[in-house]
Amino acid sequence: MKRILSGIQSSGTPHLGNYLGAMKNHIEMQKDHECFIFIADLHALTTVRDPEKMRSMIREIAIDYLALGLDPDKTVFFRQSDLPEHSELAWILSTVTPLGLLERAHAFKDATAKGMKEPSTGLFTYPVLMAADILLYKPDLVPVGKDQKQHIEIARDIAEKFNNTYGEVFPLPDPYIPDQSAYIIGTDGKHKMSKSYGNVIEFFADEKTLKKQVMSIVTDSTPMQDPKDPAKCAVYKLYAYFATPEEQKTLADKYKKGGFGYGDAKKILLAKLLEYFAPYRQKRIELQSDLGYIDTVLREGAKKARKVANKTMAEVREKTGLNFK
Ligand code: AQP
Repeated sequence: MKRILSGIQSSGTPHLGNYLGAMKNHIEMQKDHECFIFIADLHALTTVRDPEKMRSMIREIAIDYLALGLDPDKTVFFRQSDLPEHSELAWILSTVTPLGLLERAHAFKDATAKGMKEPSTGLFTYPVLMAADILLYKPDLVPVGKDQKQHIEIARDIAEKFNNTYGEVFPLPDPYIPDQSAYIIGTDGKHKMSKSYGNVIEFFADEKTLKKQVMSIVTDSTPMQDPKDPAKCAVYKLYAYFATPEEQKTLADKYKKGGFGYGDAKKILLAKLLEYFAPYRQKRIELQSDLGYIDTVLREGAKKARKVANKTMAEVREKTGLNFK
């Protein structure tokens, strides 16, 4: 059975980009993979600076995953900061990582291009911590959205650097990026759906917020009575992820026929999202009333993760001479 490893930051409410690009795949892969999924709270520290907010966001994202169907008996589900091994390996890897590798990383360039004032060193070295997150567990595959592809390539480069310097420890992980959900466009129709662009649809938001976000999807100015091309419409594209082939055809026919406005299409999308996520919303409410259970799941997950992480760190210490005999 192949091993997968992936994570999500506890930096805000998850959106359809996170769900379609990552969370949905993680949950589906539980049936035929050995899964490790973690909450990347150390990464979230680069943007979240309020301890109360941090604590609550960690629990919230855990609840989201469990509500969506993550099964802690099948998946090792844990919190990154519960394992100091992540930070320890990140430091060791940073000592073999060429500076130029990080200077080429898109995420850092994007964050500064978006106007982030005084980006931190942590944001710059983020790909090294991410390499440690991955390599500690020696996964075969890392299922992520397309935006993370470069970070996986950096992790592979860092693994090779380490192996070439000290001898083979890390197998090179492959990204797993299914085409159909690799890159979800935001409600602005321009950029990747992303918290920092504020162009998100938060599927667990209250109905009023969800409606506002769906209604804000940017469409072109084709008049209501004219035929429209569903393939060029962000509303239709999002609908297609959740609708059956028959439902997709029915909506596509309405677009092509004309006399049907984008506002009507948005209402259909909203109804579909509410219907699709209804059972998960219900489960979410149940989980919220038992925070003790959430904490236990994460604590037990950390115990299981530590067994694997400790084994890798023992090899790393042996190879680097950071152990006494
Ligand atoms: N728009 C997207 N399309 C496909 N996949 C996406 N992912 C995120 N946005 C899209 C995938 O979600 C997983 C979790 O990523 P994260 O925790 O690093 O979240 P993020 O990428 O930081 O989310 P944002 O909203 O994009 O945050 P900001 O704005 O802070 O950068 C990853 O597998 C990612 O590929």
